Amino acid sequence: MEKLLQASSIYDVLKKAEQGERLSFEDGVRLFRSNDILHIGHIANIIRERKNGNKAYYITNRHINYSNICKNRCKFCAFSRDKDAAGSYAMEMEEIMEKAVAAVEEGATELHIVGGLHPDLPFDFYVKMIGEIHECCPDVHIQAFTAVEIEHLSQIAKLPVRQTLKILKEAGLGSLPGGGAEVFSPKIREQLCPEKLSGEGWLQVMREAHNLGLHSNATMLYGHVETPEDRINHLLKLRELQDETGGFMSFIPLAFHPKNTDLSNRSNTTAMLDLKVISISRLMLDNFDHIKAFWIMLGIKLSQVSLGFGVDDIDGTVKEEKITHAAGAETPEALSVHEIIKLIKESGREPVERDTLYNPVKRHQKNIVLQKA
Ligand code: V47
Ligand code: SF4
Repeated sequence: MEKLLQASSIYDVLKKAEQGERLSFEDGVRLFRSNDILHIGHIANIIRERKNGNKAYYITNRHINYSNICKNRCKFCAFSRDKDAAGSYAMEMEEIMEKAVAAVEEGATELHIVGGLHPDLPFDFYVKMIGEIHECCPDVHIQAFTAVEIEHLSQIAKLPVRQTLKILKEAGLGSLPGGGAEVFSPKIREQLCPEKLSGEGWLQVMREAHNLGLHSNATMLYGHVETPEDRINHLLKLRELQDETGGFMSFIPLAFHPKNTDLSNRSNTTAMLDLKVISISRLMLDNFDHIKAFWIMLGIKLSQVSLGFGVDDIDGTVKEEKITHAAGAETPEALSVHEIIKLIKESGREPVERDTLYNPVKRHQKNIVLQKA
């Protein structure tokens, strides 16, 4: 392998990564310009095994997309609707509670709750939603509201972001998901989501959350109009903030799905690009413990393969995801625990059920109803 590796035009960059040296902007761009995916993946796999051994994590969770009404209407989003448009919805509290309780009864340890930026719902609604779920299901981890939603909530509450986060944390918010990051480049944001919180704004909300002891994830939406340089700049901004706060748990590359969006003339991402983004992220983000493949977006088959290219986590049961399916995802709405374990075992990894904070979950036979799905 070493001889083959030496013949690679990116040998110097891969050697640096293997020796634990930090990769630079130029290194990252060179990796993206190379098509030597087997060698990039090989080193990403070495780093992944150094950090997580042979373990492959999954979680029993459920997504609740409480409303698709959104005042931003990003060009890459097929999920959002104007308030009075056909297909718009906002769940009543009762429906949200029913979904939460059913998920917990079926063994979910995490609820992933995100939605659009609703123009009229008051701040109280969000605090009540978190508070009521927490009161009725105190053991479930509530991972809710992207940094973009938090900024919106702080505006409607007329409170600083820190105070907004504090109130939500006191109500029962456990952590923040990584959505809304897209690509931090101001030029790309101007083109695709001009109404959205800026990249610096996203990072600032995460900084405030981490400083309050709320962990979060981070994402990058790729495969639209961004360049390799945009991707590496994005990863370096995340690495910088992680050096400062240590509050990110995992990084999740999100493969763009074009159907029903304003960019519907673009193609879906290819397996080469998907594997490059995954393995290069593993190499660039030396201070992130986990790289997660969101199988809903990546596809089940490639998610399994990604476990040998730097990924150590394939998310979870998910159950009812609306954002990617609105944009034409052909993956199912849920996977059973049984299917997830099979995928992991077949790739030669050891499946470990985790909670949101990556603690292993120990189960008694009776509360694993989701396995039968
Ligand atoms: O913020 C929107 C992206 C995100 C499309 O933190 C699209 O564990 C692809 O962030 N094609 C929401 N992506 C999903 C998300 C997420 C998912 C799973 C786990 C976690 C986590 C976070 O989806 C949005 C946006 O970046 N998105 N439209 C689309 N057409
Ligand atoms: Fe709204 Fe989020 Fe969709 Fe943008 S990606 S339109 S902020 S729901």
